[in-house]
Amino acid sequence: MKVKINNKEYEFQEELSILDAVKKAHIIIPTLCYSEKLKPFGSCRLCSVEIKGERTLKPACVTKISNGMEIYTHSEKVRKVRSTIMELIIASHGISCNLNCLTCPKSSSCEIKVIAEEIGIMEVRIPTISSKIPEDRSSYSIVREPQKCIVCDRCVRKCAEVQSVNILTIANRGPDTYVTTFLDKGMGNVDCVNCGQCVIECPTGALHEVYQTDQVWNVISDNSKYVIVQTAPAVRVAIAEEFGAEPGRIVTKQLVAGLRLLGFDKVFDTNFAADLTIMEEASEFLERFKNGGKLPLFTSCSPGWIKFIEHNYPEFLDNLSTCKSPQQMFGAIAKTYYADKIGIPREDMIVVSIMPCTAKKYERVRPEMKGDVDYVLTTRELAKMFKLAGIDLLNLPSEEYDEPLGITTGAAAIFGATGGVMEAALRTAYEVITGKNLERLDFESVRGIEGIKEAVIEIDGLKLNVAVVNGLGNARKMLDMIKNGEKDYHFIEFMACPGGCIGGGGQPIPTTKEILSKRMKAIYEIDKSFEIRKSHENPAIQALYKEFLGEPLSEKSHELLHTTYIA
Ligand code: HC1
Repeated sequence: MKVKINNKEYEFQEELSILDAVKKAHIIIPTLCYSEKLKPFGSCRLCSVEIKGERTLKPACVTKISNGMEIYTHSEKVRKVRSTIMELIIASHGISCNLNCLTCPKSSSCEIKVIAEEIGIMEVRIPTISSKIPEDRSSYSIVREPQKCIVCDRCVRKCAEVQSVNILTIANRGPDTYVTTFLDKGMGNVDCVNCGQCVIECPTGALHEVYQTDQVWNVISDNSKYVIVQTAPAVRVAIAEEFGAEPGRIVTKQLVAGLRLLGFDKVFDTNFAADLTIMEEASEFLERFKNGGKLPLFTSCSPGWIKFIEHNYPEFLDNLSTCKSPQQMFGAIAKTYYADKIGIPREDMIVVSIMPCTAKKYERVRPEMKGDVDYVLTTRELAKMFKLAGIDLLNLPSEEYDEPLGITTGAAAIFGATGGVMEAALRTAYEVITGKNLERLDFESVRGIEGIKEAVIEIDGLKLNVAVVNGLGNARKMLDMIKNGEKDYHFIEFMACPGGCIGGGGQPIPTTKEILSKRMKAIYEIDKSFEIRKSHENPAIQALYKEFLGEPLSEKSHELLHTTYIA
């Protein structure tokens, strides 16, 4: 197809949208309701372009190119319309500078701000109308501030199209349109799974996590408390983005140094508990496999996934591993084994988690395991604390985690990417089943960003059918296939967020496919950098079993490391 863009001729082989075609011509058109992960919607009209011979402007995201088309992306007419649309968006949703841009928590990632600058908005001629819809603070994980919402519908579509959770919707029409939940009940009172994918998608500050930074500042300055911190596997490959670094920059050792500067008494690693999870979960799998227990076994680390299955597929709850997530296992071990080891009264120990995940905030308060963890901060919240403390993260010297709960392996590191839990479990299961040394540690077939991956793993003549699923829309597909008898597996890893925890709802914004790939690459680099790459070879885990737990699935393990689910 031959197409003219701003009087220059281009040739395209495929039937592209105008938006994709102009991108190939290296021209940027502003968009708001458009997102690469979602079906185009065409509601905000910011991407409108002029087409020769057409009476009205056309939205570039939902209009296809055609042979001979002449497109003007930045003509005077286009510029005027775009600027008026933008003024209307700003005015009708109260995001003018006389509101609270300066104090908005998502100010640094606000797309409205960037676009207003790009299209040269110098004033808003239309009076501001503030939304009368009250804030929604019903959730443990996510806050909604409707006055900052521009009704772009991206959160609604992400929740429906990608996650298949469908708890958000658009209500009313015209200027009264707003985003809400079923009967305006609030996100904490509907079947929200707290994954935070809506937060990642929201272009403004209308959706953000429930902040706990104030509580954490208070507790680290309280001398009567012994405050320890754990960092999730996916945080170290993403937090640098908050400081302007390229995605995928690994800052594990600077992260440790920064947390020490903030004043934590000990800096530990969730990866230690990821190794522990493998010990328990691989043993659980082998036990079920040998004794005819319920299979396929589903992994249980991702709290958004757990809430999804509880709400939508309770008939599968017996398939879930009874293992708590590494976050919770860490807290349980820290407040018993470690507190006793260093002689700190258990009630004086405070456990703070740094997680890429908003659902971890909810997991912390689940009644079955309440008390394991005291506060959960997202990657973004920690970056804010570093900035507030004047900590220049990227230039800090390298420091090591504290021992023993900071001793980890390559197997634990890969938990942060989709497929990682499966691969780590296979490394251990292979050696437990065969008693032989596993030479080739990389299970390439379960790696990669695809939503559903399948593999047959041969261990000493035994064929294990495994699958790896990320994103809840894919989880729904998988569970339906199993239900209909179309699929049969022994073991399945499920993660709520696209890409696994590297794409968690608490990670730096934006999280595009390209960014996910870079974070994933970094995760496997970390794995390779470890001398010990199998969980069962972690000497600190071996000591924990010897000194305290006995063996995997022991009575003590069950008491501290396993949980139950709610139908
Ligand atoms: Fe995850 Fe997990 S890997 S769930 O994705 O099992 O959040 O990073 O901490 O608990 O270890 C998240 C990440 C994380 C747990 C571990």
